Amino acid sequence: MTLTCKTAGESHGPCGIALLEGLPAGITLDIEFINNELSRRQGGYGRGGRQNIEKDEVVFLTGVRGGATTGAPLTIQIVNKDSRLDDANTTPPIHNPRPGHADLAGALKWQTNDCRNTLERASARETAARTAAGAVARCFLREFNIECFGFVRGMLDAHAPTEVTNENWKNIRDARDDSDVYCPDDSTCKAIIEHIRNAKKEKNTVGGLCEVHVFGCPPGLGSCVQWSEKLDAKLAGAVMGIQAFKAVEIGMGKECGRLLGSQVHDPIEYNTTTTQESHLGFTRPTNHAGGIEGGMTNGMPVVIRGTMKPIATLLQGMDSVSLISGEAIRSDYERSDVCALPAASVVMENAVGFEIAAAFLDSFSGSTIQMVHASHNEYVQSARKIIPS
Ligand code: EPS
Repeated sequence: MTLTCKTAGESHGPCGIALLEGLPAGITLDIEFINNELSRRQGGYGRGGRQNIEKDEVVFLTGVRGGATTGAPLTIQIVNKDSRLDDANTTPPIHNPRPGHADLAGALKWQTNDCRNTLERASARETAARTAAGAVARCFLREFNIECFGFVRGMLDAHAPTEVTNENWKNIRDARDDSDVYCPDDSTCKAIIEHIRNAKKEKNTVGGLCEVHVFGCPPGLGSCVQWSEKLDAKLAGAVMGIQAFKAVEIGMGKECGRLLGSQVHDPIEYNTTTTQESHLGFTRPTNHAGGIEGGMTNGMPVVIRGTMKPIATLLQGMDSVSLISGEAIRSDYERSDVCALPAASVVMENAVGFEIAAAFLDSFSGSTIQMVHASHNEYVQSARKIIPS
């Protein structure tokens, strides 16, 4: 069964929900890890007042018994403390759509001059449920020593020069965790904080660039046989589905268009003494492909970047039109964040983890975690023999 996730919930409704189907039975859920991902998602310099109200934690409503998955549909609930959807005083109708937000497109789609229903569902509050779903999927990936690591790469003119490798990523993760903006490079971190401070002073907002690395994927996740099965296509869809993301790159990404083939493609080497299971002996001196060739993992780390636009709710407002009178007016302001880029890097890390888990289960299926292990082990044993010795 394909691993799927749907979310539900309004920003100021009673809760957010994620419904996952297709997880095998017997995955031990690390609640501390999952809640820690939720708490990281709530943090980061630049957040607004809402995060002082909420304390996101998972409640498993279905599909979990004794701390492990049962194989049944798994439902996650995250309770909203700031629940007031039906209070017209505190959640009034919105008639002056914010450029860049879903407000206007939603008003036109649902044929209403009140943007409230649209913004409640379009809100990035939804990413709490998605993060929890991804963190659950990562409990599964950890069974196979597959780890995801995401961070903030940069913003405006500030760009971390950090090189992330199989060997150093855990140290870089420590540096990220010490940073207020989830960026492992100290001077970039300071520059980012300055940019956020300035944006706030100017009643403006700011976005930036997040990056995720996945270590330990076996080769062959995803497929080249159908466009819709390509792992890079699925990852791109998952990342573009995060609120405010406008671009995705895999590996060298758009740089490929500026270089020749010999500068872009990663040479193939074979070394039977390599201890890394994911390589199966095939190593690459570079990883411009970002670990994916032909829509399939090739044993190198998966590397994916996403660009987040500045948040659409500006304290200074933007030129807009009243949906009551048709007259030019400044857009509405709702309490919001100046910058949610650090939070977005956590969402992306977990959204990517979810897609990797889904691709893994497409390759190695089983009703129980033991059956998935058996299928994976068998693959690794036989894949090592493709070059006859
Ligand atoms: C958001 C507006 C703000 C953000 C929210 C996303 O919510 P509020 O209007 O309640 O202050 O805080 O993000 C979250 C609540 C969250 O948990 O990430 C928006 O319009 O997208």
